[in-house]
Amino acid sequence: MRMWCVGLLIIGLIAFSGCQPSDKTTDNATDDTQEADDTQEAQQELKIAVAAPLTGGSAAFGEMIKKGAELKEKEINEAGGINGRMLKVVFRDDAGKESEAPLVAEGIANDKKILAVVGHFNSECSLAGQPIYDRVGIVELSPGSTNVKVCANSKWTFRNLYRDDFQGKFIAQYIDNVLTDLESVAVFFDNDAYGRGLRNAFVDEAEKIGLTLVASEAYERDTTNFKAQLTSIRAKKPDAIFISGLYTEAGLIVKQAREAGVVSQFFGADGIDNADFLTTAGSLAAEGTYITTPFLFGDDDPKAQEMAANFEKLHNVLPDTWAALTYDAVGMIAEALEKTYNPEAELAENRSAIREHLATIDTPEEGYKGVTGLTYFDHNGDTVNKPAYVKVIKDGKFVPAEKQLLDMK
Ligand code: ABU
Repeated sequence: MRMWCVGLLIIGLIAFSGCQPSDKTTDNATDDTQEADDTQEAQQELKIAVAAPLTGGSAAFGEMIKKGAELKEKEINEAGGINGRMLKVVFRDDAGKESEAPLVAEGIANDKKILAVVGHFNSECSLAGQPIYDRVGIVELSPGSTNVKVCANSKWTFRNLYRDDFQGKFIAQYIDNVLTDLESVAVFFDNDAYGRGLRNAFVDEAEKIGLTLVASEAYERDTTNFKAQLTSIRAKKPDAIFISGLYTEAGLIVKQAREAGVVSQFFGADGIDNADFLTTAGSLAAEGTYITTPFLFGDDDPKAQEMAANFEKLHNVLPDTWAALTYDAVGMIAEALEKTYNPEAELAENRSAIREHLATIDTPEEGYKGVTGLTYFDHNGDTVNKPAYVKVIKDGKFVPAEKQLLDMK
């Protein structure tokens, strides 16, 4: 019995050791195949990720972002690609949540074929992804995050629109200079990086220029009932209510406010710049609401008009601001790839070359001429030159406000 057991053990050991080289060979073969595949694929297509809220309460932003990226990808590829290689855009869903963004960022960072990231949209997601992108060295170019800190302390993070210190100040000045009947203001703000930062910038300027702040109420994302805060705000009878948050909650606030008999003028920021705001609030309640936006499709801009026509042809819907900014952001990364991509180089080198190229776009002369205007960066990766515009809801639609404020002090 004992001899039988020893015999079995020896046979087992021989079999085990015999398997080792073969397993190793298999592993190596897998690695080699993988490397070969990488090289092959690198020759055929250049992959970038778009990280955005494709589900959840910000999904309508994500939908436009995705469509904008798809149009640019299609146009680039139909024109022959990037130095003959096809551009491949892959989409990653952060659900607009700070808790999801690091998982998305890790997935992108560890994907050996992804060369750069367009995203995230929500400031909290860009901020949550930033240390991960910094760690591996991959560009994060946001077409929507406006919190002041998004590009600070990171050489890998860029954005192609203004920051909230500018936007908050702009809104206060617009109310003061254009909507001159409005003297007292209440603020409703989403208790996230975007909502708080924008609220602070607005309040700082409002106090400086003499608007009277009568109330400031925070709410958490995905709140659906605002009646308690509205009761408190209604008692203060503000001339205006500034909502520093996103379209879903803002739509409900406006709807419930009008139902509660609140007659104040509503003003929102770019977080409300989506058609779903109108659907949620209802056209009647939303009528007359002002918002800020980083971009307007002007009738006199042939480039933007052409993009809008091509977008509508592809998607059967008109593009919005976020589609246009994403279209430009993908274009900027594609241009960087065109100028820097080296199929012989390591992934890290190619990722880094994109960053180095973007960092050189630091003057109007070097600026990227997109449909949303000229984009160039300061030493942080912030875009400092792009203006804010104002839209108003008229006859159930967002239209450019009659008065713009393009020379803010
Ligand atoms: N700036 C639009 C709202 C998205 C964000 O910055 O969080």
